[in-house]
Amino acid sequence: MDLQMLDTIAAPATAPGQAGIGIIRISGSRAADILSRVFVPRRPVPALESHRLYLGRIVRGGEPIDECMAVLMRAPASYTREDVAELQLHGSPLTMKLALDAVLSCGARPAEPGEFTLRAFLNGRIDLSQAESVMQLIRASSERSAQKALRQLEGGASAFVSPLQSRLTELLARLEAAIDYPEEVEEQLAARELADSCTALARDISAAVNERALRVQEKGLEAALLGAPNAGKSTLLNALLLEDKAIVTPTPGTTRDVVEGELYLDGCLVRLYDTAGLRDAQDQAEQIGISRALAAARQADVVFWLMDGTDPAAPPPPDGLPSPHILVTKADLPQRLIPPCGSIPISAETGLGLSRVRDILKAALSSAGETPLSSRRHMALCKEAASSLQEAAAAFSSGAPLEFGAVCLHEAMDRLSLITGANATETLLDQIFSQFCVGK
Ligand SMILES: Nc1nc2c(ncn2[C@@H]2O[C@H](COP(=O)(O)OP(=O)(O)OP(=O)(O)O)[C@@H](O)[C@H]2O)c(=O)[nH]1
Ligand SMILES: [Mg+2]
Repeated sequence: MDLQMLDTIAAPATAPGQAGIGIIRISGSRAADILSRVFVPRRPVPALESHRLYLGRIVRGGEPIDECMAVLMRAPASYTREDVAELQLHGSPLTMKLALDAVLSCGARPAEPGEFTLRAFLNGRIDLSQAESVMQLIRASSERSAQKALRQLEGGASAFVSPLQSRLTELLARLEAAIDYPEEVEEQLAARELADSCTALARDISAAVNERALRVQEKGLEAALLGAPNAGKSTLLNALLLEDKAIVTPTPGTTRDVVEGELYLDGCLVRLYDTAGLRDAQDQAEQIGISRALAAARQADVVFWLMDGTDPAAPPPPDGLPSPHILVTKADLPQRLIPPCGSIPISAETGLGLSRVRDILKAALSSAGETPLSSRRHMALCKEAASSLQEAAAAFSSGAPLEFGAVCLHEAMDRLSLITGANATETLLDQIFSQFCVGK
């Protein structure tokens, strides 16, 4: 990725495909010049004013391509802090391609993924954690994770990291004083105090490292529906999703593949997995389905075991299933099963018990907890910072020269700075921004 930023870049800022409008974004020192060559305003003006929307036509070599709106945003009041021009066309893949070609033929270069946001970062408009939250906002799977990304965009991760950095700076200052003025600071006392402070700081950082919370925020809570064939798993999936997602028939062994559905509860995403009924299957496809069902149960946050209430011999959950919630199904029909202790009667027909199923999912969502860190990278860096701090604490307690601990403290500081990108290398920036989509 070119960090020189001398050239002007362009890319569609809207997703590919047909849409009402499609936007082409241009950023760089030549943005205004390129715009003046491809855009002809309907009413002639001497020059386009900044931050004003104009109606006109986009042209290539004098030939009109489409009617469009154009806006020029002069630096620094733009997304990248460079001159930015945006063309709003009709969102057809063909006009978008022709318009982009026109822009490129005037001297812009196609933007790399994330390059607009990279420029915003390099020009100091946002820090690295904010840049990453732009990506998370685009990819957010639920209202809640979008809100989280937005909070971070407004400084969330930095707001978490900055006070930690200050505490660490203060520790380093105390340490320097103890090293430089041994006659004034009693070394053993200083070492003990430093060890305690390091332990406390490591503990506060570790508390934010909640990988499960992050996974649930990013990908949603996973819940698997298991049970014998015909227990009513697919029917329950459809009832919870309020759609006809999985095939339901009275024949046992209907579902083979894992059928996945998405459900939103309190703005959070829950992924429901309907699975093949467990039994001694002879059929190869069914056997594979059953092993997939067990795999889904192993990785799920919540497992429901369904028992057909009309079947006195409905099997209980097999050993090894991670603490399933037992649902006794078909409560609208005469019951012939003795319900196991703690089981919940449900009926997809009348809706009985479905709110209790939703409550179990909501409880699992809230027990997954929260974390102020909204990316894996931040979490890994915090983990490393915490372990450097623990090493520092151990060095200070062991009576080793204070310099030993100093090395660990500096390491911890480095890790935290990488979250906001104060000391980011080109490789790291490449790694992060290449995960973006083109045009952002
Ligand atoms: N009356 C009534 N019938 C139900 C209910 N739930 C499921 N059924 C019926 O039970 C039969 C089996 O339902 P499915 O949802 O296909 O069962 P399954 O557990 O997915 O079965 P497999 O995919 O074969 O493992 C179908 O005929 C459903 O209509 C219910 O709550 N009430
Ligand atoms: Mg089924």
